[in-house]
Amino acid sequence: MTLYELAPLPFAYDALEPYIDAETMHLHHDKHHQAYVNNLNAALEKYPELTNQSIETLLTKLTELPEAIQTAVKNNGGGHANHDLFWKILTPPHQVEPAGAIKAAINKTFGDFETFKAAFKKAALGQFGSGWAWLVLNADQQLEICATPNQDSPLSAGKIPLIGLDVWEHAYYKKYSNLRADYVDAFWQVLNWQVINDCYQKALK
Ligand code: MN3
Repeated sequence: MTLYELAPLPFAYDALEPYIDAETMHLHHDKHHQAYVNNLNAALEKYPELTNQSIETLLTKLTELPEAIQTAVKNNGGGHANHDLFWKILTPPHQVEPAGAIKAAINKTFGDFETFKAAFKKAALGQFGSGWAWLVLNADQQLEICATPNQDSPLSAGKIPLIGLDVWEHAYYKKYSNLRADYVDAFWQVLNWQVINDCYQKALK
């Protein structure tokens, strides 16, 4: 049986300071994300054939999986995939504006970058309790902002995530306490638009 694995962070734990603190990154990556991976592997122990597939594939066809493991894959597989994307789109603060095809698509869909950021923030603040805010490419190949509760992946709703912002308290509470809005504002300072643009172009048919 192939096991799902937690990849190391693509940067140092303190690389996102002062926007996201090192202590949060240690806990978030090493404890929270690791727990999703461990629980996912445990849930799939009796279904070794499923672990040969990418986690994205499992989440895309969630309702076709054996009923006994659907909830575990939704929660822990979602947790694994969502965090994988989250680490991938973060980068030490240096480039804060979108570029390339994603920039053109954001402007076309939302008007301009500021309007897009405001709409995304609204989704992030409007997600009651734990969950994620997303920029996705929907089934009509259009950009769309949405939010999901818990670790639900947009993939299970036929949408390809391009940007995901974790709004679980574990993602920000140590530094920002109850001020989720400040954490959302800081997020724009550590986004890797190169990677997001690559995700967008890969998602386009
Ligand atoms: Mn998290």
